[in-house]
Amino acid sequence: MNPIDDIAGFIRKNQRFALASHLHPDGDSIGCLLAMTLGLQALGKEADALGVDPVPFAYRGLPGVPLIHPPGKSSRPYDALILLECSRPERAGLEGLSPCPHIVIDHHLSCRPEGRINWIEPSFGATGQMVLRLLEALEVPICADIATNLYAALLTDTGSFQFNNTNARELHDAARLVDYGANPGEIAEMVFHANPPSKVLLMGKVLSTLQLEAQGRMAWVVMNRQAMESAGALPEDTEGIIQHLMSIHSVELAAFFKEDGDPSRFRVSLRSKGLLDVSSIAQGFSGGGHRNAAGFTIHQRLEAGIPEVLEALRRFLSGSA
Ligand SMILES: [Mn+2]
Repeated sequence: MNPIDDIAGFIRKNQRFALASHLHPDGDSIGCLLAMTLGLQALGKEADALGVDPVPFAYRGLPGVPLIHPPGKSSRPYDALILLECSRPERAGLEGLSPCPHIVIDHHLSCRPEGRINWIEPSFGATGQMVLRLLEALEVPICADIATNLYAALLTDTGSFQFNNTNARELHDAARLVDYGANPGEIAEMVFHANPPSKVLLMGKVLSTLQLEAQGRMAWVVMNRQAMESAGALPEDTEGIIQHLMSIHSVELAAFFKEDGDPSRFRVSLRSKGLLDVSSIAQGFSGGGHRNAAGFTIHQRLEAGIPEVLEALRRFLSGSA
């Protein structure tokens, strides 16, 4: 049986569900969690949307956010835990949840999905598209609230339909969600005009440290604690800054050096374009990541540790010229 029919069959036969998505939630994880919860409730099922981390500011206006609550002691066992956008309960911070079957719905490749039913489909731009298909298979009427959550999932996971995971199916699903009642202008405004002033202030301070080298192929910036404190910023406010380095036409490799509170160490984030594999550099410094996005921690003071990393980056870049 294909997994979508398997999951739909399980849901029809059971009544009480816990739902969860990964820690450090993003638009896809929150959108899926809410759409699936609203969809199950529309079928007359009990659906508990469990969230360990708070909903990020940008997603607090999505329909149904107040339904998300931290896991508590459940009086009765669940028929299943539905994991969305992750494949293991630890990724959702739920390793202690009372044992019940797991259903996994995810578009990330995973080496060890542990669900009783695992539906993993990396060809989808967003897990939200899988939830859309499941709800349609369950004949849930897709209302504007469900469509809004799924559109937000698709919009954010495709980088506003700019990433190379955007194919005809993603655009077609977006159009279908608009037909179901999602409002693209309102959702884009909610999700992308949600920065606190501290984040933009910090961005200005960090970008003013920009250095370019290797004929503009490499760019790097530094953030020390004073920059974060004087902007009144939080660690999460550094998100997205490195994208501005990558927006420079000539840049193939970008590095962001971040002091995160403890002055005896700092974090290095790397980004690259095309086939340039920065995960190999990160592994050399006991870190990890993917080909075009990787990171690691250096256990030295910021000023003392940067030169060694820069030297490794320059060697790497000249070897791949
Ligand atoms: Mn996703």
